[in-house]
Amino acid sequence: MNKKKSFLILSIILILFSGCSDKNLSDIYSNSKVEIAKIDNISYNIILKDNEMFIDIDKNIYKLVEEKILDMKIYNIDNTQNDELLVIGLNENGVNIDENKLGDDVIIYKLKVIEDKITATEIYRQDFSDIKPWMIDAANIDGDNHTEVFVGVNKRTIFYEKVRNRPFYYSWDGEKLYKKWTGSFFSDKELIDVTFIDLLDKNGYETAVLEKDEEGRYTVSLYSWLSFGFIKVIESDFYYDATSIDTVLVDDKYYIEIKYKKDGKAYKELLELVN
Ligand SMILES: [Ca+2]
Ligand SMILES: [Ca+2]
Repeated sequence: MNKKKSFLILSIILILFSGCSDKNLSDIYSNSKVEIAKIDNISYNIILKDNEMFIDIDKNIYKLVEEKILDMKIYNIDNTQNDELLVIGLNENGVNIDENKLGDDVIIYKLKVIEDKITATEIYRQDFSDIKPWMIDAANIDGDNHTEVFVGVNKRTIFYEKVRNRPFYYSWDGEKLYKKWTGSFFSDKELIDVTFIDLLDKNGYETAVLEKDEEGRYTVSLYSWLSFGFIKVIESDFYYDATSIDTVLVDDKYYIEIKYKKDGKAYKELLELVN
């Protein structure tokens, strides 16, 4: 085989390989949400980018589900070997009064390897569009056998007329979600973001809540589940222009990380919420 021919074949093979990937690696990770999923003891990055879900397999990016997605969480909801993918589908017809996008269905997918391919198989779907879901997360807040799924919703309640962000908790019984605590609010401040962390010496995870008061000041509060509702454990100092909170692992210890802006610059800070 002459050199030219082998180069041509090599080029074709390279094109075929790069053609397997659904998206460019460098732009998939900018302005996206990334979570790690364990599937058959291997970790993969699961990426939500522009309302589409992808999986990174050895730096090749493949589309994971056809559905348009508003928010997602990877969590092992049933303590089986593999993580599950929890999502809120995008409601393409709706926005809230602040022009934020809203969701419709809550969907749970099993992640499995089938014939050497990683697939997301739908095991649960429920229409939540009338309560306008906008975020999803999961944790076990009381340490029993059922994982709680948190859905941030945007609605009024029977007792409170104002349409605002409200925290709804469901429990997963292996087949469906049932209501655990569909609260009106944590406090009179605006609910911005939620993350879960196990900080206290008791069963279950605490809920860390990013809230905004009427003067535009942000705080992070830690709420602990107590049989029928939540009690507030501690509240952070004020922050301005905060955007989100996350649970991060630093030197074998979990922290709440707050992201905020100051003088046009973006900052991250780890919070010490319990002494
Ligand atoms: Ca599982
Ligand atoms: Ca539970």
